[in-house]
Amino acid sequence: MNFSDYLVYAKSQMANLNQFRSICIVMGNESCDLDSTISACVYAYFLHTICSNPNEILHLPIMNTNQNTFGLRHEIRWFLKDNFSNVIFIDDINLNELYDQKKLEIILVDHHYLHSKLNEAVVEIIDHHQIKKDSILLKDSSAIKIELVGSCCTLVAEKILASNFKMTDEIAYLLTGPIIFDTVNFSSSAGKTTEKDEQIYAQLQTYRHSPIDDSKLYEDLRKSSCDITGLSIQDLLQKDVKPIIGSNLRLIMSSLPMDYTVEKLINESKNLNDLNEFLSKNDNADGVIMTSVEVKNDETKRQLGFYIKKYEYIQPIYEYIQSNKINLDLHERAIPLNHANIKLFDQKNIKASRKQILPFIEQFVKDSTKSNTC
Ligand SMILES: [Mn+2]
Repeated sequence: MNFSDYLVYAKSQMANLNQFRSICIVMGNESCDLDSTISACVYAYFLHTICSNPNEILHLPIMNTNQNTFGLRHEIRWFLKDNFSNVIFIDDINLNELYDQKKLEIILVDHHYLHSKLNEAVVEIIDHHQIKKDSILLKDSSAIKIELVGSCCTLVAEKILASNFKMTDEIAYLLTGPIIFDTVNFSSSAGKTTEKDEQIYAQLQTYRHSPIDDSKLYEDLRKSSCDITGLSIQDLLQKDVKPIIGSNLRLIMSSLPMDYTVEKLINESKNLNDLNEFLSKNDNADGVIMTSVEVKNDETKRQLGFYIKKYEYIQPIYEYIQSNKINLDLHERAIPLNHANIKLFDQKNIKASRKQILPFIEQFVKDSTKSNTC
């Protein structure tokens, strides 16, 4: 069964879940970016292919987002082509029910923690994010692969290459896309590439027969991710989000599409309606922290901004993100909107992407819970 046939098969089995003894889902993080999507789909396909009893165990890739948000990801649509419409979303499956029936196993790719009891069903982790304290319940250390490489697909590829799975041109190509995209085509100024990303990339190359120019692949991915045709301000904010939930404070971290700066978004938000509506659509969050990255002639520029509704948190967040603790080297910029709860900064520490900033914001949200409950 090839990859496309597998996705069609997996989706068709959604109506037959009762027939399986065990449902093993492979799930990426909530941003559901190219890396998470391909890691989940390819790893689930790999597990299905090497599974000795596929009539009893069903492996399913699950997109950790909804269909509307996924539809905003033009680069995934471009990369997956016809397969784009054959993915399964988290709302399509009742994970709690499967968990209660003791049929659920979860493999996390591109993250290592779930904010629910489902964390107890995790049987394997492949991730490239810094480990959060006390987040891993999984006892079997051989089932945990966490390394801070450029792309989770590097680690998925490493696992597959070390198995007896017969690597194909198609799978090598699929794994190559996110590696190239996440490392900004191995750009040194972006600082994302590790030796392992390069090694695995070179190994994948040996399985590829079709003459594909990877600089072109990168440019095509980049072009489609920058393509914001038809996207509203709210869509731009929604395209790549990660919620940070505390008991007193709920924030959203939103990475804007490549080359669309925070400054531009603030300039185009003539009033606060779009931001407010975006927050209410995201479970009535209290604020959004926005990040953007612009790459021109191998020069990377980053911006960070925030809009916070809860007044008591504006000053603490304003001070926290500028503190030495995070070391973002922020330089505040003037904005046309005269509101104390919106801020814009140039971020001179260009090595810090959302992946690095997120744990600090999570810590802030956690600490704000403690200080309010004491
Ligand atoms: Mn990733």
